[in-house]
Amino acid sequence: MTDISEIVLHQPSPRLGVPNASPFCAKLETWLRMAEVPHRVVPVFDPRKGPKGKIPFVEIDGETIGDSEFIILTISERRGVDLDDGMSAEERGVALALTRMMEEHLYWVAVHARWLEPEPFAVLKKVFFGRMPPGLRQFVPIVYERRVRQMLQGQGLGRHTPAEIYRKGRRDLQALSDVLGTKPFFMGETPRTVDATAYGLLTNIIDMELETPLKPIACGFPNLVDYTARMRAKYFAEFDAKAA
Ligand SMILES: N[C@@H](CCC(=O)N[C@@H](CS)C(=O)NCC(=O)O)C(=O)O
Repeated sequence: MTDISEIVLHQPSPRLGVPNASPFCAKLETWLRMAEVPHRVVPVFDPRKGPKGKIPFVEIDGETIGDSEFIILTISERRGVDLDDGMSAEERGVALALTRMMEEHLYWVAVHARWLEPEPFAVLKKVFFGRMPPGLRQFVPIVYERRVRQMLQGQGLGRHTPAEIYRKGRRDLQALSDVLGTKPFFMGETPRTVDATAYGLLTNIIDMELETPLKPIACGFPNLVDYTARMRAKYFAEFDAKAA
């Protein structure tokens, strides 16, 4: 274990009533709060500034690292913190499978619901691009929308109809609801790394001040709504006060 003197977290500032409108940034900040790791936030909006062309990214004692998973693994190793300590191999396997389902599948359903549906897109255009100079304000959202469409095509989900995409999303949410059951956290009584991913994504689907077709589907699972509120109250009390 080597210690770390400073962690600088590069991520956008909070918007639309959630800690971060990027599920991966919300995940990482949740994890840092869960692990009680001190860090300094520097607002960044353009993902291209990061080493992987995505947000979040961090600087750890001058070294820049991208990807929330690698960032968490690096900080865990260097600071000797393991939120998954004491979990069995089977539990770790289940937690990673859930994480991958959320990050590599449900996330993309949420991306579709947010960027490729006319009403939420109209809101996001104002919130994210509204302060740009007039020419850019018109142009950048068109380019961004085209890029999101291409990413969804590449990922595969974009080849389905919206009804099919939300059917798949509902099945993911059902699976999450079934695994969570009546437990306070996904793996039981103790919050684990998987809860950072779950909260980061669910708060973006359930709490965000944005009416997407995925929101009512997720809100149809009361245990997921309660879980999101529980995590918010525990780690982001400042947003809880606003929600009350
Ligand atoms: N695997 C990455 C995913 C990060 C990610 O997809 N970030 C999104 C924002 S939620 C992003 O930067 N998208 C911009 C782009 O792909 O151009 C992680 O865990 O950090």
